[in-house]
Amino acid sequence: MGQLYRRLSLDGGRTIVISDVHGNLACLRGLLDKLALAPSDRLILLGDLVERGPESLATLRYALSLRSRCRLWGVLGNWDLWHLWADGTDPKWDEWVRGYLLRRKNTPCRGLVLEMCREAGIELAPDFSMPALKAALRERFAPEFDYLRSLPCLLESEDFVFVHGGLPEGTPPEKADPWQCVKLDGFYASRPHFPKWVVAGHTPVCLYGSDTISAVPIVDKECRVASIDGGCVLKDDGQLNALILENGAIRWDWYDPFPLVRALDRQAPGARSYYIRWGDNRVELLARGEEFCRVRHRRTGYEMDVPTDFLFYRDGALLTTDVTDYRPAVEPGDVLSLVRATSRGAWIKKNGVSGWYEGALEPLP
Ligand SMILES: [Mn+2]
Repeated sequence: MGQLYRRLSLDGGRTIVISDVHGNLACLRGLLDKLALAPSDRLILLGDLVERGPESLATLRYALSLRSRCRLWGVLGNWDLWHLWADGTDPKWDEWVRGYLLRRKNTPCRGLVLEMCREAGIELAPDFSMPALKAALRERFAPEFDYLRSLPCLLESEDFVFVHGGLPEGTPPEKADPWQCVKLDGFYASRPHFPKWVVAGHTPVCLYGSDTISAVPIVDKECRVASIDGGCVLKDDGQLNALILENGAIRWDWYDPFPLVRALDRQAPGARSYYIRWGDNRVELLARGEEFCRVRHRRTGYEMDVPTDFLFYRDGALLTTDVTDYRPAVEPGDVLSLVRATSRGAWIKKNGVSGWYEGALEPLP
């Protein structure tokens, strides 16, 4: 690994920060097109460029190509960092990577190494030689590995710290622990305060909500924390966010793949709403239906209907993927993103917040 800590200067121009692309090349292209990326822009890729999504290798190569289209910077995320296992001989990492690759071999989103193997014509038998694999990858994919090696764990400018996972409160940026930089889970949950703005990804911002699912970046002026992971790839209704720093102002924009629709009817806001989310998602089945099931959230006792295909068993426990019964106020003419149409109305996003809308919709051209 190269230099863990690096300084940069945000001297004029627009700075765009994007985290957690997770191999979703279509979203990255869509977002940069929407922002009209220009040569004068500074683009900071805030880690977790690869893994989990469908096109890790193509996304990594696209990032390399961005060096000729803007002033490109990056930091490592936890899913980027482990690929530097290819440079080392740590038996612990070798064992973890072997298990990971063999588990993912026959899944649709196989990840960077398995995509590289496919391109290089390398078949992984269960007892494949780890040193031979590492040497073959380093040689054939030298530009890709050089790029990953070149990334620091933290970037610091005059007024900002850019880091994938986060920074423990009170830690000087240049003394931060590399592993915490790349993987500090739930960084913003304790509302840490900092002298400089800390911009982080890694934890989908929706996990900081309690009664609604919001993928909108959190920009907290009191804490000086911006948390920007919109849950692209990892959440069914996720989006790819960009934090935009320009002329001393902080704003944001996003891209998601959902079609835009126009609401034709007024909807009054729901009287209550709740959000069952990852990590606290154990439910009891009250009534089974083909399209929806009535469930009770185990910890709180809250009851709601959830789409039947959201429910799954793990280790004998019934769990749901992230779900809400939130009904936003909608006015005729409001533009919404359509995540899913059902017989009981649509799961939509309004201004980056997910919810249900029961009125009529028309597609936007
Ligand atoms: Mn991460």
